[in-house]
Amino acid sequence: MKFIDEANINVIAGDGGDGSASMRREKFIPFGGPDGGDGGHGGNVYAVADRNINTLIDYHYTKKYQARNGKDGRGSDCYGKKGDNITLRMPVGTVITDIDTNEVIADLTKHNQRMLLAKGAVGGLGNLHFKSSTNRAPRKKTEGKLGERRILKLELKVLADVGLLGMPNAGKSTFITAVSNAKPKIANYPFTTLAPNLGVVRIGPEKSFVVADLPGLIGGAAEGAGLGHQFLRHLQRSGILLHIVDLIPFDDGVDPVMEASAIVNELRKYDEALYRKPRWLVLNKIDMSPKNEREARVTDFVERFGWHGPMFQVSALTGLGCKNLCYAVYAYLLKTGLAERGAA
Ligand SMILES: Nc1nc2c(ncn2[C@@H]2O[C@H](COP(=O)(O)OP(=O)(O)OP(=O)(O)O)[C@@H](O)[C@H]2O)c(=O)[nH]1
Ligand SMILES: [Mg+2]
Repeated sequence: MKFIDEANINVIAGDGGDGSASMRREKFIPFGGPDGGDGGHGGNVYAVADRNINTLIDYHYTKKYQARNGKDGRGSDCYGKKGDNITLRMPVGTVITDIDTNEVIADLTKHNQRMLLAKGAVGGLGNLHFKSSTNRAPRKKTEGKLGERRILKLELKVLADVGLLGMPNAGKSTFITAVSNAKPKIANYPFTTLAPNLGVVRIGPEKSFVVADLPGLIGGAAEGAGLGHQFLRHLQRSGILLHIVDLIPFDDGVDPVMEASAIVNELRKYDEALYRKPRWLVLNKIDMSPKNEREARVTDFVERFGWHGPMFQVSALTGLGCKNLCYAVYAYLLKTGLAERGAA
């Protein structure tokens, strides 16, 4: 199924039904008095998080969601029926913003979490409310109000403790396959991954964290190159980014330092906060380099890239170094208090 992580929708809550101005008319009961009931309240529009849904595709195709209006009140003390509510099911991780006010009205982070998006209006009052000692036959009634209407932006931002970042073919999907239960497509051509894949990394009993594998990013993504850069939103909730670099590119003309710099550049262009998020360097494909050359390559990379942060050497293909990295990530997440959040 196509993955969609952004959509704008209209939600319209139900109008209230009108109150009734009816007089009781029955045989043998003269001057029966007012008996007009109230209008029913309009239905509400709710959102609920559902872990079985992982795309906003439904909202890409259907844009308008309207709850039922309340029914009008009628004579014989009949109150109008309340309009039915509607509930929109969305993926866990959906952020809902009111486009007019820019206010975030819901952040669905837990399965079954339910939020009100638009409130149904109250129904009007029937004339039986307006009876008084001085007016025993009121004709007065009120009309139902209009239901709330909102234009909403839905944005899915996956919930993961760790986000994978890197060029196409760097080995992100191979890495998540090596360390977690995820089984994404892996292939020797760029842009194999088109949508985020989530995987749970189990370190031990009750010890786990969630990793998100993302599409590849390239220089110029902010201007639309490759798959663009919008998917970087899926890194915004993670506690740490692993920047996966192909240390031994197949093509001799490709410089891993230039590639890695391009990624950092794009990250910064997308979001300064994302750029400042803790980021570790993961030099991948070390199985491709003979042991005696490896150290020199790594040193050269680190020097030219000007890297001073945490750095790991791995082979996602053979698994070399991957466990160590995962232990370090888990320890870091524990220290920063994030591990309980992502691990389900
Ligand atoms: N030798 C070797 N090959 C690797 C390693 N990691 C990944 N590969 C290969 O590199 C190619 C690309 O791997 P992917 O995991 O699909 O790369 P990706 O970063 O997910 O790429 P996109 O989804 O296109 O962004 C595949 O042919 C993998 O088998 C590694 O550690 N060593
Ligand atoms: Mg991939």
